[in-house]
Amino acid sequence: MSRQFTVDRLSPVLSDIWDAERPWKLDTYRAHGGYAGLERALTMAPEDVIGEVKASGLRGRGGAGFPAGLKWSFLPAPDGGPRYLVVNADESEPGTCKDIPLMLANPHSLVEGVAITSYAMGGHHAFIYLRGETVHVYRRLMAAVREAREAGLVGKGMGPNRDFDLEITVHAGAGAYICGEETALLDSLEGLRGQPRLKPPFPAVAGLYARPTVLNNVESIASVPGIIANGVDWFTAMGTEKSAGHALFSVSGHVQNPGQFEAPLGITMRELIEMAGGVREGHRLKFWTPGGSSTPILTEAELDVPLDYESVGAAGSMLATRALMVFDDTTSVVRVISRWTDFYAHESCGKCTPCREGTYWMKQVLHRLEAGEGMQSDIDLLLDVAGNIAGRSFCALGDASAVPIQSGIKHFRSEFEAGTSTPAWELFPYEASAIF
Ligand code: L3W
Ligand code: SF4
Repeated sequence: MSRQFTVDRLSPVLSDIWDAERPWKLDTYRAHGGYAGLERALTMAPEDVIGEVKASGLRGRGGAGFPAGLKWSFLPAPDGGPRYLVVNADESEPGTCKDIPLMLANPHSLVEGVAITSYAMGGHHAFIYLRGETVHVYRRLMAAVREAREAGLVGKGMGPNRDFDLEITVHAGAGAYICGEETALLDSLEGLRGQPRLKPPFPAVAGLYARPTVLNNVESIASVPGIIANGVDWFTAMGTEKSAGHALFSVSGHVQNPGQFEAPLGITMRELIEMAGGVREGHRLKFWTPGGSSTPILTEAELDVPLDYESVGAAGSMLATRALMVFDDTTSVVRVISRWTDFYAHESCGKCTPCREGTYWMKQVLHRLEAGEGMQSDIDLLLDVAGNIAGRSFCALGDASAVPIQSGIKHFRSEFEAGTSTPAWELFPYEASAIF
């Protein structure tokens, strides 16, 4: 993917300073109006801040699209004990690549969002749980938190009455996809092996160290300062009625100029592909994902579906993380789904049988279909195993592993059938599909 960010100038909010000189510095952020949201929030009653975020309709940008303000309002009444904000910065869904550029280019939008959210929920210690491999992001976040602390924007004695304290800890995980699942993340943060917990209780009631905890994705929290600084009407003027606001759309794969595009929810894939310079010259779109490998694939028929939670759901998929991977006619569906299944099998945490065993067996079957050595019964076998994982797993990772197989066979069954006689690399040579 291109390192140059391609930003739609229609409504850049999170990405508005990405092209500025050293956009990660506090001075740059402030010169562009940064920390105005925090300044305003600290003059408001905490419950009014929650009220504004609720009224904005901001939905979680990490995958599920759960309303952020509603989640905050699930916290029980204060009992004198600690309550925590935890930011899920463990971005690892295949194709998802928005939070890392956001934190690299504009870490202060996240720090400001953390401060506002902590104030609203009455939390005095916030954690940002980051993928361990992204050392450069870790350093940048640490530097941003230090800058904010030195400027008195976070730390002890915040606000006009100097009576609000906030500590921010940036924590690097050890690089496991399952630690993006909120309760596995909490176990990992507590120093345990990262495996999902039974829900309920939800983190809002018993989260980090069994205390009330708000857990939100990076982009969700980074969207909060804009809402508080500019107002609810400004936010709801963008997007659709039930999917309000702006979001980052990550277009990758077989397009001329892959990159991050910030736009209102409800933009279409056709418009985004156009903004990305179109599909590779001389080729046609074959399929695409709306939200990474865990969301059912879509084809040309869905190019005009508005990319909002409801419309993508009605089209049979999920908006999730807006990881828009584009695959052209040189792509072997079997090979792509085989690689994704390798990923799920590798990342399965092993806690429950359907996912631990099922992903392993789906991987074996896909490998022989990819090699042209499949059996006639393999397609039914794959669908049977996938059907026994979906809805029977302990967490969403298991369900997700079934999705590409089910939707791949639905749209491109003949390619799986060809895997009983012809290797995928003969039908679709690697050189033709190379994108880098
Ligand atoms: C209190 C209730 N809280 C729900 C909270 C819950 C969570 C949020 C959403 O999975 C999806 C998944 C992936 N009282 C509550 C409550 N909550 N009911 O609301 O919960 P849920 O269970 O709908 O979703 P989830 O477990 O957070 C997220 C999909 O996103 N995904 C995304 C992957 C993204 C990455 C990444 O790299 N960023 O891994 C892709 O498809 O499959 O379906 O906070 O506690 N009654
Ligand atoms: Fe672990 Fe997979 Fe079960 Fe989730 S579904 S708990 S990742 S084994």
